[in-house]
Amino acid sequence: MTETRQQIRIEREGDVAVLVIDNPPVNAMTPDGIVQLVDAIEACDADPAIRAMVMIGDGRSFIAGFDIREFGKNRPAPRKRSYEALDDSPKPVVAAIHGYALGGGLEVALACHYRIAVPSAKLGLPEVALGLLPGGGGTQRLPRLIGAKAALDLITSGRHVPAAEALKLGLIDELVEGDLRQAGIAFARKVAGILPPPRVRDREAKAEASVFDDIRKSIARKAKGQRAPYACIEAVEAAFDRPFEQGEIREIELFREMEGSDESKALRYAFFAEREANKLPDVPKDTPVRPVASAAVVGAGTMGGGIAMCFADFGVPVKIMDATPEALDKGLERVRANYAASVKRGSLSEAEAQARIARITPAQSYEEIGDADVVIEAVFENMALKKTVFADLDRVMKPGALILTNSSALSIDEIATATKRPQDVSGAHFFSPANAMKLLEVVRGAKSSPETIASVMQLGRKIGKISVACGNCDGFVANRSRVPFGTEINILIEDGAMPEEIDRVMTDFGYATGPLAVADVVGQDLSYSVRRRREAENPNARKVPILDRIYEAGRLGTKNGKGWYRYEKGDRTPHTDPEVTQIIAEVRASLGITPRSFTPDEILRRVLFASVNEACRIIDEGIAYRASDIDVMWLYGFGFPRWRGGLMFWADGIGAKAIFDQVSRWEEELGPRWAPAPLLKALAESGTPFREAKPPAKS
Ligand code: T1G
Repeated sequence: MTETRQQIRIEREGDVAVLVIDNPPVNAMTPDGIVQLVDAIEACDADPAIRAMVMIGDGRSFIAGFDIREFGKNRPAPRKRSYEALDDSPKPVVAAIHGYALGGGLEVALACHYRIAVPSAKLGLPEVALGLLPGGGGTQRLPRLIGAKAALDLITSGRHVPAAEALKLGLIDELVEGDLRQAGIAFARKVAGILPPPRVRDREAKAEASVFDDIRKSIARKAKGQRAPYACIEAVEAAFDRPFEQGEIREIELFREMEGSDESKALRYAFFAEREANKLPDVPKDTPVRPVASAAVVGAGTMGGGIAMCFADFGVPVKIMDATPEALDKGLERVRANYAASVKRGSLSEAEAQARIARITPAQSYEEIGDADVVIEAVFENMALKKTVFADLDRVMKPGALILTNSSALSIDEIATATKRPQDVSGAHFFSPANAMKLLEVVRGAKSSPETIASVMQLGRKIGKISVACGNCDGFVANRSRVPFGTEINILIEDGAMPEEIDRVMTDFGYATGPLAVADVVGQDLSYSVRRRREAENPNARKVPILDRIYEAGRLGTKNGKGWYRYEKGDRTPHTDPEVTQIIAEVRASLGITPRSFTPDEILRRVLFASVNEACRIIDEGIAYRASDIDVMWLYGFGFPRWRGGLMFWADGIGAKAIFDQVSRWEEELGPRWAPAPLLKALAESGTPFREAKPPAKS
């Protein structure tokens, strides 16, 4: 029997009892914790010397929710739920919130009679992000407290609400400056005489007309393919068409349905996969990291400007330079235009945009950036050019500066040879557009020090990225695992599929945008130069003549209104283009191909199995620490639908044996590019899931 940890303490403050929740690191509620909380509330109810209670979190937070690890397990129903104990209490309970009150944590606070919070607190019901819905009365109490419209917004978005907004919404009663615990005790004494204490559940549920149709329309695009957002809405609707207890029963029915769903299992997996990516077996958690208070970027192109914005967006002053004043001015103009677009969209205030622009300073020479804590090289993908830049950076950067490259594929080890400090060099691969995409691929060179890697991992988190570390090879992990996906698409088009057909298969699968439309946004010129480099290094690399013909026809993508598709001015809606159809027909004829049709499932499996096979090679070579890191990269770098968990999680839904058998058949039918990776074969034989695949033990 495992020792039951004391997660709830009662601390007497005269006639007020303070219930302290203590389950580090974020006070997630476990089944044991709930039992202890109910016992504590009832003990205080029974104590005549206690007139009121305060509930407060120990450590850095109130309650960050129910323990997500408990889902999917058989949980015996508790004698009494915490919400019931609070509903039954004849004495007022004040929730005193700091840090986070999320999910079940906010639901406990909603069952309390009052809520106060410090200004830095964040409150929310993020269950939808886990493919769930609030399962502790939140869908019934929140609309009664703040109205249906506001409640539906919070529950279907899962967003965290700052305390000031929570006050405006009526979610909390008071903002607390100063000592939260003392404020809680004072508030409890102030309301101790108001009996019976007011319960949120007793408030009338008021719904603005058409609020449910409106929310269904507004979430339709983002919620495509998912059930949880709609289950959230159905549960809130039950707050308005039946008594509270019946509404709770409906909520629990829907919760149980979602808890067992593939969608929720995938989203709960993704939640932990992201956090697992922070754990580097060969970089101890206590590795010292170098703080970054200032940054520099070399290269003011699309990527360099976007990277500079990443620092400015998070308050880090950043200098940016380029080879010529004209290039620098153009880059800064693009940055200002990006911020202006955000202001126009309403996602940024003019004042905040100006504050961010003010943090980005043009530099005319290398000497001007030498004092930065980190410099990121973002020049053209050409090894000779990068080595020249790194030699200059080695000359000017202060000792201990992090010297990073944004290269998407080139060897970190070779770049590092241009410096005398390879230990301070690593890859920091941003994804386009750098200021929007959350993935940061941290590529360690053979000589990158653990401090450098730990520092770059933390730097990514500091500027709002999801950092994932990996080893050095052509394409690293993200792009290397994605290349077969792209190659297979081109071969399918040579063999008979059409671009719009492939994009439709992938958007039906859950991608927000089809891969060919994305390629037009990224730019056909960039991918053309990468292919030429690869062919120079590997003459046997499979050519993609249709894509080459598209570039050679001057079709650069959205940047000049035509790529795989045609685009109207100022509009990114892809339209099929007879010129592309003609190019495809000509190339097929030149290859002697008689086009054939493909089923959607065959298209989907051809592109994704190709990448699963390559991912197995990447793991087998020890370039990725774990399969779930590859999933995190696909979620945040390529927009793989999150409610499918990630490439390898999705593959586990099919199974290594079925994939190995199919890949083996395609090897016979389509050629050696389909040779099964040894790890794929091994997993098929052992029955081990992809997500438990581990790189070979380091010799
Ligand atoms: N359950 C279990 N572990 C959790 C957890 C949770 N709810 N929240 C965090 N952790 C772990 C996390 O895995 C990590 O572990 C460590 O705590 C620090 O987290 C009934 C059904 C609160 C904003 O969805 O969003 O309540 O990696 O690195 O960046 O209706 O954690 O150190 O081993 O993320 O400061 C609803 C989930 C649950 C909130 C803090 N609640 N957590 O972010 O730290 S469902 C949530 C977060 C529910 C009820 C329903 C974040 C955070 P490790 P971290 P952070």
